[in-house]
Amino acid sequence: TLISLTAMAQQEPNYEESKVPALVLPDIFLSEKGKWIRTQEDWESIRRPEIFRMFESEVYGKIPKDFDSMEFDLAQETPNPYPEIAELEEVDITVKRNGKSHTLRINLFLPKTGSKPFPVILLINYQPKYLDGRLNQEGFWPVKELIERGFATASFHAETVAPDKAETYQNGIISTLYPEQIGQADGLKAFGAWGWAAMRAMDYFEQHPKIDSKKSILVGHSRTGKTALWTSANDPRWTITYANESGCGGAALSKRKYGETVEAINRRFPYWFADNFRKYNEREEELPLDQHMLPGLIAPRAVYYSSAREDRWADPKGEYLGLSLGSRVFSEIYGKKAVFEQEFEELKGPVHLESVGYHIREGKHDLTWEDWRIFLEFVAENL
Ligand code: GTR
Repeated sequence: TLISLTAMAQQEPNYEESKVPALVLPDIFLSEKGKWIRTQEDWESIRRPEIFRMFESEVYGKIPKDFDSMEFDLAQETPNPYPEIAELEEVDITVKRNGKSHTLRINLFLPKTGSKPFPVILLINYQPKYLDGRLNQEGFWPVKELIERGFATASFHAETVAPDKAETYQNGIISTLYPEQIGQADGLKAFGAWGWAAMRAMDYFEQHPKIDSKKSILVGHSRTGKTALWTSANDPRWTITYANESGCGGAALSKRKYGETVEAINRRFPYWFADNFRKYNEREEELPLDQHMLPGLIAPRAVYYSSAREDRWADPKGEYLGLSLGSRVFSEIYGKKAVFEQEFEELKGPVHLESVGYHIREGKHDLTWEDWRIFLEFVAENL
């Protein structure tokens, strides 16, 4: 019957290390013309642009950078949950292009005391339960703890620029501002749209007298962790990028085919990535890149990953390997002390190196206060 055929087509996820194929990864430092890249100049003029274009065309799709105008308006709709310690700015950012406009909302908390200008942390939010205007989110977005530590912190909801659904994802900036991207195999998709919104938030931070945008941290969990990495590869203004449990299409190596695969993610979320990414469904070995190259696009700006032991779907080992292999750009090109010396199986605690860091905690797929607390130790050393 049709149902059992469909079930057969969907492979069971692999959770056995013995069934992971032998890893054959394209070399970060071998250019398309066969040149070995050893210097910062060759990295920045030859190899980084090649790798960027591959990710753009084969994995994520374009993030258009052009528009005609942008305007910031302050709203006052939501009660400030922390009036004692923070100011709340509800910022409507209106962007116009070709006679059309789109408005997105950023919620920004600024400490009431402490030394200005403040470093800023932006979280790309996507969880449906947070779309209702509630701003205090235990653990997931620990506003109070961040304010108390002297950070400004902001968030926007992904669905206000591109809905997180296959049927409707274009009903935001894609159809309004960038309709020519529709139908292109490397065109703008949901991740690109969410990343575009993070860039507009940065535009706001840059002109804000109380914010030190040169100390800026972009944070995403899971699907928005994938987004955060691609955003920072596109936008050099982010100082530290933190992807929590970003898994397949984020931190984790696709060619391991452990947990979520390229086929599984493209089947369930065909609107996240460029259409080209589907060419690699069940053909990961044909990918001309892998996710270990992604941190290299962000280097020398800091990159931080974290995993959770029970989050096998996101392949914690593949996330660690991706960063430890990618950290070669930090150490060999930029001279940072960024060599991961431990095997994944040997890890005892967090590994916080120069500009790259990783931790794995017990428990399930979630962004928790424990993740933030350990990450903030890395921030203290790297901001
Ligand atoms: C899952 C998806 C993952 C991850 C996760 C999330 O359903 O398979 O790639 O993005 O959602 O965003 O929480």
